[in-house]
Amino acid sequence: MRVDVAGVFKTKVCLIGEAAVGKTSLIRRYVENAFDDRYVTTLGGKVSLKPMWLTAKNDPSRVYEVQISVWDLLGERSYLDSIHKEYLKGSQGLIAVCDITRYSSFEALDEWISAALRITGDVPLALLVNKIDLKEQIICLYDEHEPQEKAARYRGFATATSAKTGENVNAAFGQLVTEIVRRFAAPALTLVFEAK
Ligand code: G3D
Ligand code: MG
Repeated sequence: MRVDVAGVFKTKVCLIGEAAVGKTSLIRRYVENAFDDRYVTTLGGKVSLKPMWLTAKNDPSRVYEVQISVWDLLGERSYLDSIHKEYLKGSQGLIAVCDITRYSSFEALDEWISAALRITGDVPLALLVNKIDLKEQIICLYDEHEPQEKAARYRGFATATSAKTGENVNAAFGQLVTEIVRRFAAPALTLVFEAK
C-alpha cells in the first residue's frame, strides 16, 4: 500500500498543573521515552518537539504528519497571570496534570484550567491523573468518576498515566492531538493515531 503524507499540521500543546505532579517527566517520557528520577525544576518554559502521524480511518493511504511542540511550564499558580500568559498564547491543546497521591493537586486544576482557557480560548483538554504506578501504595484514592467529571466540564477527557512506567502516556498525547487535528484542521476526517 502506498502511503502519502497528505498534509503537515503544526500544533502547540501546553502542560499545566501544580509543582511536582510530573509535567516535566511526562514530556520526557513522551518525547524521549525516558524517565529520570533526578528532580529537575523547570526554570522557565521549555519546548520539546515530537512528530506524530495520523491516518484517516476511512482511507488508510492518507497519512497526516503532525508536528507537536510541547511546552513545559513553571508549576507555580502565582505565575499564571504573568509569565504563563506568554507561554499559553497560541496553544491549541492543554494537558492538565495532577498527582494521584496528592488530592490537592487535583482540586487546584480548576483554577489552572479556567485561567489557561481564558488565554487559549476553547481548546481540547486532557486531564492526566499521573503517578498511577503508586496507586497500590496510597489510601486516599480519587473517586472513580471524579477526574472524568471534571474534564467533561471543560469538554475534555481524563485518563490515568505514569511517567515512570510509561503507562498511557503515548495514548493520552495521541488522543489529545487527534482531537486538536479534528477540531482545527480536518473536522470531516475520522483519524486514528499511530505512535512511532
Ligand atoms: P513537575 O514538572 O510537574 O514539577 P516532575 O514534576 O516531572 O519534576 O516530577 C516531580 C517528581 O515526581 C519527581 O520525583 C519525579 O521523578 C516524580 N514523578 C513524576 N512522574 C512520576 C510517575 O509517574 N510516577 C512516580 N512514581 N513518580 C513520578 P522526585 O522524587 O525527584 O521529587
Ligand atoms: Mg517541571
